Amino acid sequence: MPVCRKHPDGTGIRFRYVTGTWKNFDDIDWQSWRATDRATLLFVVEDDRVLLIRKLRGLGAGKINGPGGRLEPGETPAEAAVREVREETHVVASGLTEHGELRFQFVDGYSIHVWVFRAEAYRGEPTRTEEAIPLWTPVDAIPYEEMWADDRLWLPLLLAGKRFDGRFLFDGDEMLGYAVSEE
Ligand code: 6U4
Repeated sequence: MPVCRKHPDGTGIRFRYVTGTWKNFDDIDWQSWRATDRATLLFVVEDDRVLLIRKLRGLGAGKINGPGGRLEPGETPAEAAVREVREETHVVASGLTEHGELRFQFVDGYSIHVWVFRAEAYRGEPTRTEEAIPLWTPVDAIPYEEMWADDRLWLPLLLAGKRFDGRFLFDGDEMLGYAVSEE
């Protein structure tokens, strides 16, 4: 049965969660799984560095992550990824390659489906915004200890040019279970 709870991004917007028991990763029926939110991550890679952000608000605020965010109505994931990177860093990325999909289930019922892209072409200088501090980061020094726990499972695949599929169960920041496959 759907219930209303506060959105985890802290905006206070209430919306429908689907209730259920999400205690065990192995009990999740990924065939019938539907996400509360749809979102993107876009990693701009140039030579031996990748553009990350210190996220200043929203889900995962305080962490280092790739830029990205939730889809707006009518947008494709790639369109949303380019818009979010522009809004968060003032960089306009182009020539996107899709590298994978990530499905996150949280034990409180919230869920988010994330499309992950890589781009090697861009215009503009990364600039701090209200949403993010941009960080050009050497690809051999990714600060996984400051990122979501799942990132170390799939970001190396993206940086190696590989495609992947990931499914995860989280309790807040804690990753309770996962399955990641390389395609
Ligand atoms: P607003 O504040 O509405 O602009 P928005 O930037 O659209 O928010 P937000 O803050 O809700 O999105 O967060 C969604 C972002 O968080 C997406 O870019 C995906 C990312 N994200 C969520 N869970 C993640 C996880 N476990 N690992 C990861 N990125 C995650 O690397």
